[in-house]
Amino acid sequence: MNILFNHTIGSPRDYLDSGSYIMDGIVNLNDHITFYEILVLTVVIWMLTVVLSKGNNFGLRDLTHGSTLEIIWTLIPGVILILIALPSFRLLYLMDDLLEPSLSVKVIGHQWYWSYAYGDNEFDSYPLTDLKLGSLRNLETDQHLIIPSNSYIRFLITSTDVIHSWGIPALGVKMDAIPGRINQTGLEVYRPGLYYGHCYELCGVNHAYMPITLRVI
Ligand SMILES: [Cu+2]
Repeated sequence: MNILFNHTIGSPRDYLDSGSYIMDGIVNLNDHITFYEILVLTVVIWMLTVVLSKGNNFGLRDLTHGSTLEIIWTLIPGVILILIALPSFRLLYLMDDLLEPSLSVKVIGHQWYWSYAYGDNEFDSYPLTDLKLGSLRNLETDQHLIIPSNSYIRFLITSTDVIHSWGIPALGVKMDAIPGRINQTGLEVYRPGLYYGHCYELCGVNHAYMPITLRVI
């Protein structure tokens, strides 16, 4: 298997393989919500099938002013919504929480490239034009951002011109880069590898040509 495709990128229709605890949480939440989706869909299809094939045998007199039925069809969806909302809020607050970072990386969006700064390092990251066999067009950059695995990294994200958005799907991280404002987000990647992302906010003609390549070592 080509090293570039090693665990970092799957079929475009699939979730990319998760590399961070945040993304694990997002995938789990999606599975959790899908369970209730299938439950509701099954019940609705079953009721429709019964009504359409056999006529209404649920008791017509209960459908108007049927207090019991009204209580049931209000309470059950309510309980389902709460069962979906609680884990969703839990994940939302966990994602929002910033721990003590071991490294801070400054991410600056430009029309149309990203630049990064950490420690004494400051560099621009342009899409790779000198493509080799196996390189991913519009995902590879000439300079990779390199961070350590298994340590909490803080990203300080801003922009110099228009609003951009810095995100990496496989790590479950996405944050707007807004001129005049510094947004922050944190991340711990547990699996070394190459992770790809790009700009997620329409920022001009070359919006599609400002990829992110993150190498986790
Ligand atoms: Cu952009």
